[in-house]
Amino acid sequence: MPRLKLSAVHALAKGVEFYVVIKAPLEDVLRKLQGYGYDGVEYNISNPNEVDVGELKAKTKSYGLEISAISTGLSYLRYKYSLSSPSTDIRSKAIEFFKKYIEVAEKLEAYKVVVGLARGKCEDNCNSALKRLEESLKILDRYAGEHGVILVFEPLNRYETDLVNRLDDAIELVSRYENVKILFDTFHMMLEEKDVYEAILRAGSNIGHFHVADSNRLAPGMGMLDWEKIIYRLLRTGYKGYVSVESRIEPDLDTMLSVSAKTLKPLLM
Ligand SMILES: [Mn+2]
Repeated sequence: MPRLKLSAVHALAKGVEFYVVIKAPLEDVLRKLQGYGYDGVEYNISNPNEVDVGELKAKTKSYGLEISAISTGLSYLRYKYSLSSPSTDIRSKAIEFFKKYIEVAEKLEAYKVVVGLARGKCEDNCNSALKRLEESLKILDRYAGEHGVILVFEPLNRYETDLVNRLDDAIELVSRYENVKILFDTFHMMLEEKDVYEAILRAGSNIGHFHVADSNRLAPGMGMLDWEKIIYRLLRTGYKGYVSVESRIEPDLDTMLSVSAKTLKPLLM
């Protein structure tokens, strides 16, 4: 049995404006993942009410794959639902969406819901935005616990949001909750932290999910990051779970998936 498992992020919505998720037809993607030796798939879902959970679960299983996590950034890009919005109306819509994501993650046996872009931005000021985010997470923390799900909060680089970029701020945030851990993304952390390798050890037992892309956000193995160093440090934290590829689809999907698998699979065993 591998100590860590490999998945890649696939966008379920059509016509999405996010360049680091796979957008090909579902069964083509599942067939390719199976072929390249992936263990699972992470679904980025823009609207949890549109998902046919039973069908998605059956299709995924029929290719021998698990669902590693549900990511949610597309809901922010599509509807602008933000967990820190100054508007009570938008914030409560975001919370309702996340409750639904939690239910979907439970039914799909993924048990992890990503809080990335949907945390929002510092629209009025960062202190108030952070306070509102904390309140929203408090509600969702309880709801996640009731469903056996964890939320994984992802510190994002400064070009995507101004609300919680640094690992230490994310660690402080998640320490307030029972069912909220950190999603460590090598691309974001390489941009924000002094030393991305050391940051993995600092995140330590807070890590609940792990996204990988190389220094240029291409597939692991197509940039400057040292993947042996990354995976060995991740193993040292005691993390057991998925390493999920979220990188640019260049030059094409097959190359992206095969290079990632070739770089990572020998290290995960
Ligand atoms: Mn990510």
